[in-house]
Amino acid sequence: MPSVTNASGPIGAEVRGVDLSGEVDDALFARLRDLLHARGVVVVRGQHLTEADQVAFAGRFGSLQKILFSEHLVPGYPELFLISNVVEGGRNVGNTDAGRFWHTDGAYLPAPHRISMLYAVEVPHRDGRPLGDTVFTGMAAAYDALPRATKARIAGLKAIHSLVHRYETKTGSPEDLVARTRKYPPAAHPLVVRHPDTGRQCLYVSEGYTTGIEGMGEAQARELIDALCAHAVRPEFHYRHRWEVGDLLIWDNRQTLHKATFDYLPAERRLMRRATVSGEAFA
Ligand SMILES: O=C(O)CCC(=O)C(=O)O
Ligand SMILES: [Fe+2]
Repeated sequence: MPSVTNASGPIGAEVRGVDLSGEVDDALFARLRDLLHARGVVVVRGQHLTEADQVAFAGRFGSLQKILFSEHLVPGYPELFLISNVVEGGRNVGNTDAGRFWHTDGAYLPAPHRISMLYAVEVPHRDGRPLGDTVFTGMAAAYDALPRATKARIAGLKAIHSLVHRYETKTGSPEDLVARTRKYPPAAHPLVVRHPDTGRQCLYVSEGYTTGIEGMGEAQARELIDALCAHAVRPEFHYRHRWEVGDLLIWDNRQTLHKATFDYLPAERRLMRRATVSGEAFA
C-alpha cells in the first residue's frame, strides 16, 4: 500500500511504496489524481521510469502537450523535453532557462497547461545535500488569505499573461527565440480562477508572465500585480521540493506557482525529464 505524507504547509504531499513503471491500475491512478487536486504538488519517490513509462503515466491525466519550441526534445518522444545544465559535445542537452522566475506553466496560452511533471534523472548534491530545489506556492491558500477588500476589488478582473514580453525584455535572449515567442500573443485569464476539480478560488497571477489588467491603466495595474505577487509568494504558502534521483514530481498549474533554484555550479549535473498535460480555458 502506498504511504502518503502531507507537507506541513497548505500544498505538497509525498508518496512512497508505489511503482509507476508499466501498467498503473485505475485505483492507484485515481488516488494520485485526487491527492494532486487536494495538495497541488505530489512527489512519488523512488521511481525507475523509462521515457515510455513517463509518457504513459502522464497521459492518464489528459492529452499531452507536444512541446511548443525546444531544441531539447527527447528523440522519439515529442511529448518530453529535458531541463538540464549538462553540456555534451559542446551543446546543452536540456533547457537551462526554465523556472528563473515565479510562474505557472503555459499561462501565456489561451488554454494553459493543466499539469506538469518532472522526473529526476540526475540531481546535484554538495556536502550530502541536494541542490536545485523547486519551490511552489499555493494559490488557493494565497487567495483565501487576501483581505476581504482586495477580494472584492479583484473579483471579475482579467489579467494579461505574455511570453513575448518576458523574452523581448530579457537581455541575451537569442533573436530567433524572441522571434518564435512572437507566435504566442498574450492571453487574458481571470485574476481569480475557480479550480475546475476542487471548486476552490485560486489567485492566478505571476511575476513571470502577468503584464497587465484588462481595462486598467498601466501604472495602476503594475502596482496591483506586484502587490498580489508579493502576497502570493509568502513562505507560509510554500512547499519546497528537495530532489532525490527517481522522484516523479507532479504539479497542478491551476493552483500553484513555481520557481527553480539556481544554486549549483555548471559541473554539478542536473537532469530532469518533463511531460506536460494540456489544459483548457478557464470558465
Ligand atoms: O527545473 C525546475 O526546477 C523547474 C523548471 C520549470 O519551471 C518547469 O519545469 O516548468
Ligand atoms: Fe515551469
